[in-house]
Amino acid sequence: MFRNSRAGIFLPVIATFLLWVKTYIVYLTCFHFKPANIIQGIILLINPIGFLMLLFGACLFFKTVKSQFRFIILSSLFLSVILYANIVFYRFFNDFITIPILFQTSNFGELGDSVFAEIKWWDIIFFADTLMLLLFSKKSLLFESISPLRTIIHRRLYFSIACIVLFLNLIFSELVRPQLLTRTFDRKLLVKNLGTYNYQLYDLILQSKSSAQKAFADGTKLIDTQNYIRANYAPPNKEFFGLAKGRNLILVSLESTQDFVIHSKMNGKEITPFLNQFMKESYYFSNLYHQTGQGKTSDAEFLVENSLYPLNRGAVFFTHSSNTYHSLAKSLQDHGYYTAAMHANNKSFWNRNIMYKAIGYQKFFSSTSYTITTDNSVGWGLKDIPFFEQSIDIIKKLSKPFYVKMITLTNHHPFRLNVEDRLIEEYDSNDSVVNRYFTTVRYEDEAIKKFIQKLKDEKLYDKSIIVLYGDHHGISENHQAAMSQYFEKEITPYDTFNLQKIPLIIHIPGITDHGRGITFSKVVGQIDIRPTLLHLMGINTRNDVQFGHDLLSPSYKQHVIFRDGRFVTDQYLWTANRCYLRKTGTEVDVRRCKPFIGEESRVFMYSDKIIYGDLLRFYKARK
Ligand code: GP9
Ligand code: MN
Repeated sequence: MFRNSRAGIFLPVIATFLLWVKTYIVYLTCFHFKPANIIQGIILLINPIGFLMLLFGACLFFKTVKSQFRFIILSSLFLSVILYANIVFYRFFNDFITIPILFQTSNFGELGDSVFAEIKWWDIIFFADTLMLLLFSKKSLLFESISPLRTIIHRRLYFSIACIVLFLNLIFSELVRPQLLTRTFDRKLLVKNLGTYNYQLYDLILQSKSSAQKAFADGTKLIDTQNYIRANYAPPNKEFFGLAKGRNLILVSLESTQDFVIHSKMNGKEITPFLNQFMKESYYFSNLYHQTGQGKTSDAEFLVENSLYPLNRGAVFFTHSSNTYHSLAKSLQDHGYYTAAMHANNKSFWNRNIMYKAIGYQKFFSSTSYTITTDNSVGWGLKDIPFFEQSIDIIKKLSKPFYVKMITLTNHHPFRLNVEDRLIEEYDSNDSVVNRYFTTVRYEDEAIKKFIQKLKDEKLYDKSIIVLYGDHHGISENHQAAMSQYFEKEITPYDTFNLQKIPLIIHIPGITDHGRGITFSKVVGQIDIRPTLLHLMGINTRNDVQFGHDLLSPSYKQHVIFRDGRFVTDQYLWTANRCYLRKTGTEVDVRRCKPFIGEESRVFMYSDKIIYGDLLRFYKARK
């Protein structure tokens, strides 16, 4: 039936066109993608084209129409199966397939039925284009033989167009969502921007990379790390150990909350009036630095839960979500706690729905557990006040003692707030982002005030330990001018470094209140939160694989390292290859910082090895 001639670019063009149209219809009707603006609309429209053209274009190197058709039909079938699998998965999970999910075979039993129920007979329509290609192949006599020269010209033209479309797609995506690939945000964002096929390829690359590193790891690799950790162990302070034993732990991640807003005023008004009072009744760490990388909120969660460093690129929540971890949640669960995470955002953001299983939360209350309307949302979603209000109703029903980790959202870039929620006026610089930041922080402060009151009303307050921490900076270095205006001084690298301070407030009713609060000014990091809390809760961490140290320990060494190698000690601060006196900001000879340089690479080497090799799966507690 096939003539021994090439079909030319006509065949891959037709195949691309059919699958492109189908994919776009699926985007709109099955994944319910709604582009928010013209650029997003263009990205959504074009994102399948580059990949499809390149893949189907491979048929141009086949010698006969028969083999070209065979390749095209098999590829089309393969991609249609991937697309359809995602459609079915999406119907049930509202999410996209990742390769680690395919390996989570233990879930298949329970999920099998539910997923099967999502398959409809009329889904055959999703294979219509492949069927058309099949029918078409029977009519392939229509194709004329094309001269080799024309073939080469067509081929070059074809691949140039494919590359241009792919390139435009990436450029537009980078404009709309900077660092899309390195930060690997939400899967929905990845699919919306990269397209479903490029996304699947990207996921495959991530997976093979981490699988290779994991495959070559063995238990002996953990021994030197354990020795290092043991040698640097900071034993708990007897005065504080067990002060919050048996209490519920309520841990709140404060979105983009920097420490500079604490005890500060903007146009004469306090920015955090409630927190300013609350910390007097708490243990407050005034020199605590965030240590997050590109994974931002999720990196902060990772640091707090595991006391391991996040990775220097990408979000460990995405890249190593199938690892074994010995988290705060798991330790508490071993001591009889019910553990849950609460965050009114899409569950797959930062891959939380997958990573939270590895961390060991027994339940994740995500956006679907909350009533979210246009009236109670702003910016990224549910406003903090209704978030806490609705969360209380969930929390009071949890079995006790419990550990809940809550993540606020309103104080997120670009810091939008409805007029009625503005408790202070905006700042008056030329930078609207900085101007709004103060108002959203003020709103967040109000939300916490109301939350604490609710805990009291529900009689949960006295039996709990309440911990608040800022996740990372909110105002980046791109806003230096407005920040100089606010601080009435030029912002130097030393100041930028210190703007990475975030608040940490540990409130233990009956212990830290009634004038017994303490402000600690030692230099500490987010990595230290896990051991500190476990010791306060009377749980020993002597055998744990963790890089942080109990902040309340008398042998705590003040040396905080940032993921990019900057560091700060009690005396010195190292940034932009310059050494400063920490307290005054006076620049000093780099030799003063030299003795500390290098420690960070050793620590990162140990910490990264654990993550890349998934070494905690070999962990055995040493007596
Ligand atoms: C989204 C929230 C914000 O769920 O955690 O993430 P961020 O952009 O701050 O990392
Ligand atoms: Mn954040």
